[in-house]
Amino acid sequence: MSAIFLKLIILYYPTFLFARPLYLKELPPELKKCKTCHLTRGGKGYNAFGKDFENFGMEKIMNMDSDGDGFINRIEIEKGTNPGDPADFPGSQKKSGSISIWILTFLFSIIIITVLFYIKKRKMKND
Ligand SMILES: [Ca+2]
Repeated sequence: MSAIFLKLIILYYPTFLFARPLYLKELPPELKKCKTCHLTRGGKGYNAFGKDFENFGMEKIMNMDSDGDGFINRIEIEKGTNPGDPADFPGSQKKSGSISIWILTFLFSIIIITVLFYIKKRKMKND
């Protein structure tokens, strides 16, 4: 009994260790995130693509349009848009990896703060 339990632990240990499902290797890097298949970042509930993926597997859903945005899953995966989000499709403004807008906002804020700092410093020097 304990030998079987030990084998099960050894067999499934990598999944627990990395806490990332092994099926993620089927997705391109830009779609290896929770919201590709789930409704939330925490991995709660499945979106339309996640449900199809779970029910039919990756190969069978490649020619389906899971989220109904007019683009089949294969095209969305190739273009890097979310096949489970109807607002994200090739040519849409919403990008799956839209972190760049946050980086630009952060850099712009740093520039503004630096300029204000030098203006204040210069003003104090003149007084
Ligand atoms: Ca989509």
